[in-house]
Amino acid sequence: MTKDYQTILDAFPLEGEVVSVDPFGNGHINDTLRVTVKDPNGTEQIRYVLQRINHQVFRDVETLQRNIFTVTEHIRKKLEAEGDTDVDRHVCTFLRTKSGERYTTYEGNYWRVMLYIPGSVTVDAVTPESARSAGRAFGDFQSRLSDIPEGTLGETIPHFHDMAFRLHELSEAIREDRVGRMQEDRVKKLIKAVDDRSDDMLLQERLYEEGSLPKHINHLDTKVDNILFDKESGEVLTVIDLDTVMPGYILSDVGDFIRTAVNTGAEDETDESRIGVDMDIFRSYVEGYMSSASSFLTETEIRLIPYGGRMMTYMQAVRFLTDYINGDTYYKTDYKDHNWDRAWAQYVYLTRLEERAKEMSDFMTHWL
Ligand code: GN1
Ligand code: MG
Repeated sequence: MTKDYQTILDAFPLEGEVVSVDPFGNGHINDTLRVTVKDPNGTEQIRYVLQRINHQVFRDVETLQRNIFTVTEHIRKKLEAEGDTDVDRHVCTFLRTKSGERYTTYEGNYWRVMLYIPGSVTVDAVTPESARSAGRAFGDFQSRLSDIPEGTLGETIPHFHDMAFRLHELSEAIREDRVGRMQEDRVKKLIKAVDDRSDDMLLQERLYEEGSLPKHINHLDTKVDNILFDKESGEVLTVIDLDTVMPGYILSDVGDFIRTAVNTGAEDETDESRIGVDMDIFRSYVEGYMSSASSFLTETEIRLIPYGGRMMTYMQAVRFLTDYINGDTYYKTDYKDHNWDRAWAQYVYLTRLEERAKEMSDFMTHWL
């Protein structure tokens, strides 16, 4: 372990002696590490998760951390009131520093610490049972946050899931063409596919302006690797990665699970034959979600759930493509074409979802 980690961790009231700090998870934005400690009796265990907050992306760390504490404390109270006997495994617990701050700074970077949840895992592939449990968990998550008063949570990334803004960013990237990637025929082809669908993909914004689509507090990053499952039972423990919890459309949260967990391929899949729609997962997830959310969703929202999957997949294709054209400045990448592969894989998956759109919509009639 480096002296730097030791200094950062010293700011927090940790139990046990830190023995190692290792990379953890596969987030595209923040750096995440797990912290192993040794207790006085000699046993070693992972007890904390340390994160370096990407402050290029989250420019207002103060607001970010205030939101996260508000959200986790709110959920904790709800769970306690519901009589949950395992609250520490069902919501993330962030530590304040020894001087009472919600994060610490070290050499120009911002760091935070939360408790590691023992026996938890993230998965790439869900089963129908775990998809059902995930659906219920998101419904409960939205419903538990629904009474946070308006104006309490700040916007941690302005216009985060605003489609018009994302399309504008893409057109700026195209105009600037900073690294010459607009020369590539494949890029032009994908831009054409994006343009062909842009009207349809602005539907939420139109409905909102007409007053027929509400906003709720949402997680806004409910991809499958942001869910912790119990290693033994496969039940959902909690959603993690709360950086983008803020007002938005429910279709963002529903849609991101369809984008990731219902896809038989990976987010950056290069073998197109592996990309497809797992209808069993879709159905189980929707059943789980509706068992909790049917109490607060409008008919329009229910009807639009399959659209939410396409919309989020499209938005992600646009965002990866924009970053590719900009020369990979936003998402962490493992190799030169990584953002391209991600953008294209999202587009291929979108076409698969389009092929199954009717089947998915028909399924929603159970609740209409
Ligand atoms: C980012 O941090 P991570 O990997 O969970 C991104 C999401 C994208 C996702 C794509 C703040 O999430 O919006 O959907 O990658 N987070 C931010 O996998 O931009
Ligand atoms: Mg994440």
